[in-house]
Amino acid sequence: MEDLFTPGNISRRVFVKGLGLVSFALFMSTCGGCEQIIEQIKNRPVRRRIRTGSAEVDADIETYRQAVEQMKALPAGNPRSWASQAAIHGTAGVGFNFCQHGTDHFFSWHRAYLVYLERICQELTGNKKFGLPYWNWNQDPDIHHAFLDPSSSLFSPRTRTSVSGHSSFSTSTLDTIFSDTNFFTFGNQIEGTPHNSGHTWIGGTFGGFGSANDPIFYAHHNMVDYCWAKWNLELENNTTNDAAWSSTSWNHFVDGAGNPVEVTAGATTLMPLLSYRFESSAIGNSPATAEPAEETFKKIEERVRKGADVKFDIKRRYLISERSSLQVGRPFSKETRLAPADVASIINSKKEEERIFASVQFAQLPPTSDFFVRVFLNMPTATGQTPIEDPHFAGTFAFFGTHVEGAHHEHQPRFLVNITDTLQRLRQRGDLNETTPVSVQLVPVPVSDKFERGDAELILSQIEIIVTPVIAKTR
Ligand SMILES: [Cu+2]
Repeated sequence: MEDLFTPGNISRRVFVKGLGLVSFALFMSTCGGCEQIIEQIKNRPVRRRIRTGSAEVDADIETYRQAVEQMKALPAGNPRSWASQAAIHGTAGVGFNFCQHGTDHFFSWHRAYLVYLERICQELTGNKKFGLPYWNWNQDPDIHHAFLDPSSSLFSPRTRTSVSGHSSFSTSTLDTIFSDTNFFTFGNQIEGTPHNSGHTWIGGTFGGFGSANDPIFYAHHNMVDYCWAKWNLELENNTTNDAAWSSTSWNHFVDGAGNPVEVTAGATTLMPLLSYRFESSAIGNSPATAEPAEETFKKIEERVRKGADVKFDIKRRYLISERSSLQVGRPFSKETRLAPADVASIINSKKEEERIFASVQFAQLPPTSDFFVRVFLNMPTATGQTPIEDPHFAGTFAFFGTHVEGAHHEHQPRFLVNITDTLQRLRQRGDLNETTPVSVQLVPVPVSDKFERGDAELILSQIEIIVTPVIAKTR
């Protein structure tokens, strides 16, 4: 298959001029002899929502099963082997390798990773129309049975086979995250909440550094990819066009034939329009949308190509806690008496103009990751038993990966929890006014009935309340 994003081939000349990407519309009207590529884009692979009762989805899952089986049969040293592909991401018990977590390239890096794995699957099975199916955990919380058969190449031992009832995948959680119009803060929350929770909750190989050895990994990340695509293409939010971001490139992927490729973050923004497309589905209260007609498609493509001048701007910040340590087995609470004017500026902030986050930054990954963390505001008595319906509850995040002494490539996880609504609620209830001290609670909750190590220590660099401007949508 013609790769539209790889240097040195015909389409590179057409689509990518330096970092500016020539539009599909312009291409259609000016490129003589390119009918084949136009057809290829129109007939690009469809990534369908995994579900039961669809013959097309059954066929996609079967192709995926065959591809994984073939990849597992290749010698480990072959760049297209299952082991080699998983090792691009990380190594079980050792650490992450090239994957981007806790950075602004979480979405873009994983998109490139998946598109090249999809090419390998297409090449090995001879099915050039194969689109990797995605696991929409919000609509279908159970892992599809095809991944649960121990005799199948799609099987891997897991602790759980459903995310049913977990708040990280609920409509209210995802609606809050999807209401975020800023590329950077949206991405941070998708990563820290449904993405990380998915890994740790399902557990097994999928919960650790070797997670990409579990075939469900690619269905889970494909949903993460669809979250970005839905937010960007269907809900008309814009990805950053910051030059440093767009020009970041990676060369550790291989194409369908196993040859090294180089890809930029900027090029990944166009992939769901040119290389594959998602079968639309609902996420929370954002419904499935119809496939855009050609005119609309051209407009979307033009908007995506332009991106927007989006940064992670912080208008005001208030320090709640500096370097401290907490024990996984115990709720942590930190109270700060801010100046009345500062509290006023937080609680009287206009929702249409400003979005307020609790920013929780850790010095390193935790020694264990068999828990998620609930964030409450002004509730020093919050425990693991406090219901999440409580008005003081703000949100949840989870860690992915654990601290390894001497590991290279370890990030300092920073989680953003949108507290805009919680603050409003507490103000309306009279729980918060200009003279009330502000407190933030972090309540670790084990994924099983108890913690692997309740005395494990978490090192917190900083808790802040940050105020960011709401990005207006440009169309
Ligand atoms: Cu992941």
